[in-house]
Amino acid sequence: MRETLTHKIIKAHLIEGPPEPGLTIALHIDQTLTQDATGTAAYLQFETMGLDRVRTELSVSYVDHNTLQSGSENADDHRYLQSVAARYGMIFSKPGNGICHQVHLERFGVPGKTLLGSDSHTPTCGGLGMLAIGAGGQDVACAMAGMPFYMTAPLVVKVQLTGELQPWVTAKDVILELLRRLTVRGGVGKVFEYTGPGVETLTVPERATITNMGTELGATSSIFPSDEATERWLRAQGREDDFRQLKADQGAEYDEVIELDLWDVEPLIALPHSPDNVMPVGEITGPPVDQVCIGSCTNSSFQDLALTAALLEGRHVDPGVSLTISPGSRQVLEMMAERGDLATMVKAGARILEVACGPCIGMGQAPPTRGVTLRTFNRNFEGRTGTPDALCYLCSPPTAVASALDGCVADPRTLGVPPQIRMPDRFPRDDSGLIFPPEKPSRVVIIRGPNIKPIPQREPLHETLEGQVLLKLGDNVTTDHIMPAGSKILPLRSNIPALSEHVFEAVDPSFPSRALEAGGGFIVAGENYGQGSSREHAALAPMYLGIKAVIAKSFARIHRANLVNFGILPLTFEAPADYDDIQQGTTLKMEDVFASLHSGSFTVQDKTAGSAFTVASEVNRRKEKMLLAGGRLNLLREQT
Ligand code: MIC
Ligand code: SF4
Repeated sequence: MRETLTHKIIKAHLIEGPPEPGLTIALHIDQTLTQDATGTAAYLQFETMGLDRVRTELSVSYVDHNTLQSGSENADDHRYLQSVAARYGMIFSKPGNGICHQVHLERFGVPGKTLLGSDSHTPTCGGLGMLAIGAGGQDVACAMAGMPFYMTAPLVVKVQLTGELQPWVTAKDVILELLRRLTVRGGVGKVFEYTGPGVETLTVPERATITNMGTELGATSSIFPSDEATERWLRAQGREDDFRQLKADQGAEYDEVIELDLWDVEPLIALPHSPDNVMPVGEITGPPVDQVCIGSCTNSSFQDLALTAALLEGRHVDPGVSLTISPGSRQVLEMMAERGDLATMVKAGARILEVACGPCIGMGQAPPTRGVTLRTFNRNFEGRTGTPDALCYLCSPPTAVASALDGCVADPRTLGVPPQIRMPDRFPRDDSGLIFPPEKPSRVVIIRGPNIKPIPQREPLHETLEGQVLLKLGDNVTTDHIMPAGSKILPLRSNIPALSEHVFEAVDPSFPSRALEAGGGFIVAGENYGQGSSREHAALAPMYLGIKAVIAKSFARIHRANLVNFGILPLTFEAPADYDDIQQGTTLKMEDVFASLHSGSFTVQDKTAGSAFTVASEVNRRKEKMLLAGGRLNLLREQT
């Protein structure tokens, strides 16, 4: 049978189940990555598994999110992560070494391997021909312990690329075009596999921009073939031995096909507050821009920033604009310094930020009140910038530069002839920001700061569940809504009781106290509940507050898995119209919970209205066991 690239990699790593769309499969994981905002919880859970060493080929612990040290919490977490990495045989990437996805692409990604990361943008390495998937920290901890990763076998979508990009159009515009066509729900349950003659016109970092933001489609992953461009990239990184040519078989069958002539793509921009709210830049006569931010795991490669510097050369940003630039890795920063790009940027009026996620996760650079911010990032959810009423737009680096110079949203085609950026034959390879594990790891002492608290435990599932609907929400609720990030809240990621005081802060600040007073209860939501970030804290903190079940029209993949991992029932309406009849404050009751979970169908009594409706649990036997035990960690504890 002629196979897709996705199926080839799945088959080579398959431990259980036929890879038929919709069925559960178990995959062997070769590599893992974590970042600091999800890493502490992941490693606290890994520690409870009682192993002496990680069982993967390679595991890297990055520090890139919580780098603002306005108290000791983040620095304490960094020290904990460094000591845990040394103790269990992982590589530690120090703060300042780079954004996990960019560094992984440069230094560790290998075509044909599987990568599981506790960050939703892990598919970035799909740009190298890896099957790279984002997951909750607990799933990554289990993979580090050598357990398989369970997932729903995806549908594989062929994205047939033809032609080549016009001047001033970038890889960012390609993925914005797909978001425009497919929306933030269009990729759920799917892997996007790029093929066709257009592929060879794109470099590895350009491919990585596309696979990175495939996450915003809700996709399980995105992948490019491994070809000559991949080989050039790996050779330039001094890693030619990692190269393997990989592509789909000629005539492979796909579940869906999307045709995209690169020549037809134009500069695009995503309007507030969703990455799929896309329109052509040329059609916007935008309001004046207060801030422009260039960077993040989507657009912080050498290619992006060398282009940015070339466009800023001899020009100056508009007096009303604050332009920030954050390089994606130490390698990128070093090259910018050596080539004089940094001097060009500084002369043009840019503010150079640390090599980190920075403004993308609200670690500083919150825009002014009602400010307009244009970012080369991947998410523009309401409030994510740190300013609740800011208007955040997403665009490519050339559009960002054109707008920073103009002071209003501007079309990059107004900048004249685009400069040509030549990719280097050799990248500088200073790996001094990577700390490799010592020879005798068992002697390492793990250092825990006072803010690092044990992961709370949930008791086993009860046979009857009763409580109030504490919150009723609409469609596309993000994990940023559930568990906000930003510089004030992120330092609490290792302290769940303190963190939980901020659950749904921007939606309803009374939620945590109401939930605790009521002894827990239910959340009701619309479609695609929990889209966005992989943060398991969006399940862990609600679990701490006593949330027993979330009843939604549908769930995002990673969040649904996180809910099960922490013993919260993810239930879906059998008749979506029942959603309309439920009010916040209503008391719901479910009896015979064990049998219902086994059969997959629950009757929910609405005690306030005196009516009843049915919901489905759609969990397999493995997840049923986890839910009965009150979460996967309880099961693992029983086993060890
Ligand atoms: C994000 O972009 O939202 C993050 C911060 O990188 C998250 C992870 C987190 O919340 O720690 C993600 O994308 O998974
Ligand atoms: Fe960091 Fe932003 Fe990328 Fe998340 S999306 S990993 S916060 S740069």
